[in-house]
Amino acid sequence: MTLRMTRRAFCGAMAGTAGLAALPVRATGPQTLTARVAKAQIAPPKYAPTEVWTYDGTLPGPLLRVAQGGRVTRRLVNELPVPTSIHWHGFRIDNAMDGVAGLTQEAVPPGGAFDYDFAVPDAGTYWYHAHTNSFVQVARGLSGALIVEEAEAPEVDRDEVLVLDDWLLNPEDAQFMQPFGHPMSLSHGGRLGNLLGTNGTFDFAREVRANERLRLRLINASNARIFVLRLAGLDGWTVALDGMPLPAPEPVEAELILAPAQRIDLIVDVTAEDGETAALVRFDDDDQWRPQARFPVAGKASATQRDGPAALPPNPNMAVPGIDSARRLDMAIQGGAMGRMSGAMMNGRSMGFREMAGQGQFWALSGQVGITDTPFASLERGETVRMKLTNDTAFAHAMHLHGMHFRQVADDGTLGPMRDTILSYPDEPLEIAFVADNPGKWLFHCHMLGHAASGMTAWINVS
Ligand SMILES: [Cu+2]
Repeated sequence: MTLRMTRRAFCGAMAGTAGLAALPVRATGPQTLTARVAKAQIAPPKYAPTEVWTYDGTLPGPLLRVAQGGRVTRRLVNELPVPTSIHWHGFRIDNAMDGVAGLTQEAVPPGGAFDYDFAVPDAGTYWYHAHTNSFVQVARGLSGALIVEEAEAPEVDRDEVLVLDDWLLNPEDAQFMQPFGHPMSLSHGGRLGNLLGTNGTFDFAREVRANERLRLRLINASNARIFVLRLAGLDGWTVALDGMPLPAPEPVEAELILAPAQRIDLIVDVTAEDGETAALVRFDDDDQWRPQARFPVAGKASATQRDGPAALPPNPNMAVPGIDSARRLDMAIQGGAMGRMSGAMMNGRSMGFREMAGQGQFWALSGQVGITDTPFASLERGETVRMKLTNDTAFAHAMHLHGMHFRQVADDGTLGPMRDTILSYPDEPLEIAFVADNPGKWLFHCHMLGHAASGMTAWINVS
């Protein structure tokens, strides 16, 4: 986006130079995303800026927008002191572009580069983030929004992308608390922050007008925080989850739960009056509701509220046919503090929980700790799969499948909304179904990133 803007500005400047000798045509290089260290004022002004890891120096990374059916083409340039890679979260993508270091590509070394180039079949709200040592790199700031625009966008007055995050900062100097993988957070709920914010600041605000209609694209980029959200001074409808349109808009009547990596697209009307402040509010650890994003109202967009919004146009291939004859898989989510797991297989041998913990590993999926040489399942391309998830731990987990979206299968066999990340609660088994229509090696892991790094990662093969 930055480059495109620059080019437009450049062309504008050229208009005033008519009559001068034509300049030589400059070859356009690839559009880049440069991973590098920067500083960002995420904490209140009395604190020093925080040293963060960024794409192109901004937190979150540049907002990328592309038309549905188009391509995303970006060269990752690594100016960090460590290897990195980019995962394009929620995309039904070519496996070679999925960005998982050690599975779909080698991590890009410091000073190196990697060309990402992939088609985007689905419109919606997606995001991109580091997928090398994610629990450190995403916590340090390596993420951004990627919006795929519908050919016919819904009628709204404005479209706002809200990247929700939390940061665990040292209150003394506003720098990230280390280590990123403290055994206490790894084995419990993951790395939870002490400063919550939106779009890289603790106090995000955007001025709106009364009766204005907004599309809010919520993205949870945090390492482990499950956001519990409500609308204040806003009437809203959920129109998409994890990028995928709902068949009909659903009025927001209760709390919205946004687990790590999940997205919710809302269409909201500002019902607060001129001079008031509407807000997206969150339920905090101290049982208080606080603004996650503020919308001060100045002026009136129209005298009355509009009718409810229409559904978004569906994306292709959203059906999950054949669930009655689907192949069945069982995955047990195991381990952690206060869990029941006595041990698991790690690096090809059976290990007790204490020994695992001694190596910084606390979790397992169906008895396996972390990535193995052989996949959790080998699927035939095109087959429909039902996978039961049983959460034998004391914590909730945001389970994410790469490369394909799934639907939850209710007890009566009906299918829920299409998603790429689902929150699994302790002792509440759930079942998901998907068509294994995308060939490649796909991760299935917890998006509480510290959990993924300490055992809760598996992969499936589709061929
Ligand atoms: Cu987890």
